[in-house]
Amino acid sequence: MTRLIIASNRLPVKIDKNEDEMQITPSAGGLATGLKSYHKANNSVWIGWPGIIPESDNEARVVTSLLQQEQCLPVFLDEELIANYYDGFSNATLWPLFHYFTEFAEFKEKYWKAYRKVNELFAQAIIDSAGENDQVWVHDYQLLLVPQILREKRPDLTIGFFLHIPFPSYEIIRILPWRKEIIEGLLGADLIGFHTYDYARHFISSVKRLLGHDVEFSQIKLEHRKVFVDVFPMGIDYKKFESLASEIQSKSIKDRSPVHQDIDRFLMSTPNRKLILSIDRLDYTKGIPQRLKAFRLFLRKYPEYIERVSLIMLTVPSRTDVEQYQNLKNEVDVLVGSINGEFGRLNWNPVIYFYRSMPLENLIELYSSADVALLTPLRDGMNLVAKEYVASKVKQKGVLVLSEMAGASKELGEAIAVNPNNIADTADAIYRALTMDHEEGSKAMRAMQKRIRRYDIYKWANEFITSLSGTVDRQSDYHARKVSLPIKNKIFKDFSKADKRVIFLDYDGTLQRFYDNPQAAGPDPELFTILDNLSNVENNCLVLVSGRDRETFNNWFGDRNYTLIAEHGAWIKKTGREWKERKPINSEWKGNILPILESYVDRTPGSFIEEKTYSLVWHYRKADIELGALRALELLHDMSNMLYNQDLEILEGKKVIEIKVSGINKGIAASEFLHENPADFSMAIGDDWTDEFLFKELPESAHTIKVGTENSVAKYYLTNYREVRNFITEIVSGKNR
Ligand code: GDG
Repeated sequence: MTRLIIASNRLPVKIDKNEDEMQITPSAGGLATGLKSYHKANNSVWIGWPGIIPESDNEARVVTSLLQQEQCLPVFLDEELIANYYDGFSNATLWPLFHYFTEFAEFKEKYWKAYRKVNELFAQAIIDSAGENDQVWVHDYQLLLVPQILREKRPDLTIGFFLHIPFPSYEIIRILPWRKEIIEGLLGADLIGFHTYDYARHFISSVKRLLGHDVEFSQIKLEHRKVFVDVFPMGIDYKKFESLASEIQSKSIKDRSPVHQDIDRFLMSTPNRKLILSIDRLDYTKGIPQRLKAFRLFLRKYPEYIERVSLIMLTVPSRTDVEQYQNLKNEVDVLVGSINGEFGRLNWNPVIYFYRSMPLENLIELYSSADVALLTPLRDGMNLVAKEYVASKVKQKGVLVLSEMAGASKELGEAIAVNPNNIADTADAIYRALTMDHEEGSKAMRAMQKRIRRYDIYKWANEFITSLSGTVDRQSDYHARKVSLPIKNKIFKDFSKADKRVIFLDYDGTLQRFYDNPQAAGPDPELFTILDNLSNVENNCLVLVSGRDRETFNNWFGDRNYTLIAEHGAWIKKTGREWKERKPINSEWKGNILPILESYVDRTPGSFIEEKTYSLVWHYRKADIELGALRALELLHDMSNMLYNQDLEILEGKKVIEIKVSGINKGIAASEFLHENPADFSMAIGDDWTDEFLFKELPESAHTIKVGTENSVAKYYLTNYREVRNFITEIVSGKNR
């Protein structure tokens, strides 16, 4: 039975030291709640930093054993690591950068080193407690490298990752000196989850641009496996907020908490008084100064609301050692003071400001009493406060004003959406919220409630785990057909006992890696040795089958002992003979197609045309990755309309589109060759879409091998050209036979 191992920077429990006594309190945070059933079942374990630095080994032991009771395992960090990994790389590099505050991002080598070190410590702790084939779910930006470290050391694990903050656009991530390491770190996972489609899209774009991997829908194709990227908008414990809010509201006034009684008094002291609420950590991403300025403008513009409306602002202290946070605190203090100074009355303040946290009960009292929630982050991964406000509105009496920069805005489309940088618009949004017709407000609230009630925190966790488990099956087809030792042995055995062998090998991507300039991809001495050795084995016939033009192929291999099939089968050169055309040429069609391809070259910098006897090829490997893909789609569309009813066809290869005379492909050429040169062992290896013809046309007994992870009709898979070279070398040397 597989277990789930959860890893996050902080554990879902709090450890307090009172005098000499250690105390442990489970936290009621969303993540802990959502994962509770998985965490408590199956002996699962949660790994994280316990939040304290033990003063002695004995203290560490006490903490560890307290945590054990809660199925938690500590990763202890010393002060220096916390300063550089947590305050440093996590909160002074990644946090600002991922929230688009590039000016705050610090790039320090010592931060990076500590970050890598702590990620290694986390990975090691996971490895130490993971059984074979266990599932691991890693959380958030503090642990971006953990998936890759795990993958290298423990390929048997199924690894999921969820990012709780935004993933920024490529233009932002490219600034980071360690951008490749970060993306590669994440790609160690089988499944990577984001709150919104935008974040997933940004991630995929960075993967394509920085690492050049192919992506099909939301699957990233690596050499050995696929990485699945998906969207899981995190929810809240809806029922908990709903029932606590109902309970609080049903209490008679005298039974209510002191805070609630204060709120009641405030609301009742003037007829038709209104309350606006905001709750967030005091963080520069939350747009607190902008919100205050918008509220000030609102009061200036709509003075009739003076003494009739207050903004209750609960700001929870956060990262107080960091300079930017201290500056922000000063800025907020000054703004609150100036607004209260400008508009305040003896018995009324426009801004009621708390700089502390409150118990959950008071939070819900605030949610249920507030007429408007004004949540205006400049960037926010999700923003759970918005969802909690909606869930607490059991009588649907309240309006949500929400920043369009919060992930939650994607699901809460009925809220009044604002761009928090637009102060005037936000001020008007406050007015609209306060004057909204009750019917309209409750309709919007009901619609939002319906949505977030369904996709709550439990559903979120379930969906992620189900999808993570599903990746195992999705990877397995590829793994089952990978050339393993038994498969290798079988092929070697068939090879040894055969009297006559024909081996078809594709060239680019199969025997050689891809180069930006195709002419640079010529054979190297090692490759010549491998191929010569293969073709020199008695009764072997080596056939190189490629889409390449025959001149290039001739330059590279013309003097060798191999049979060459060029231009997808249009030309053949048998050992020691001249090139022979397999079909008469008609080149008139090129006059029509060439100008179209030229227009694509003009509009797609980096792309170019190659002319072959039977075909015209548009190459876009060197073009901008996204523009290239877009233009390729356009070209395919244009061509499929144009080529209708002509004796031409389109081949879509790797970063190439080829328009060629139809009835010619590698498969037909190879099967004709086999017909003329019968063999009792045949094998074909290729990496490209065009090699599928080869795999299909060969007899059932042939050994067909696909290079890469894409779906294929081939029987087996190898990972890359290096593996192909080794495989051929092994066949020839007779090793393992
Ligand atoms: C990160 C991402 C993403 C707040 N004050 C008090 C209090 N809270 C609770 C709220 C809410 C939580 O804290 C805050 O969650 P948010 O989602 O709003 O923001 P972050 O802490 O920045 O969280 C964020 C989230 O991860 C989840 O993926 O949504 O975008 O930045 O639950 O209720 N709770 C109590 N007293 C307080 O004073 N008890």
